[in-house]
Amino acid sequence: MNTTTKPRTSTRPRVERPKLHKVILLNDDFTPREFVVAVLKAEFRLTEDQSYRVMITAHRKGSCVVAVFPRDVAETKATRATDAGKAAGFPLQFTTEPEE
Ligand code: NFA
Repeated sequence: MNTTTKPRTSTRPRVERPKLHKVILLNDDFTPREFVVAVLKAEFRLTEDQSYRVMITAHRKGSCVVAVFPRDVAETKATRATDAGKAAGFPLQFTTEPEE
């Protein structure tokens, strides 16, 4: 009986699906509601309605997920949105975290 085995000559290409990261809006006591809404519209392209809902959820619960992106996009957007607040003198903060 032939018990030798043939080496594998091809492997299934395994493509890594990059993990998505959440951008999270944090509540604070100082940034005006309308300013938060304006930043959400400008940086994340949310509609007025979507922006208001995200803002009011963060206001009531302490934080709210804005959107999910590949890691570098999430970090860039969170930094830009946080910087927009800083430039206007507000402590507005956006953070990121990997999705489960
Ligand atoms: N809590 C802020 C206020 O009452 C509004 C706000 C909402 C700030 C969400 C930051 C994030 N003016």
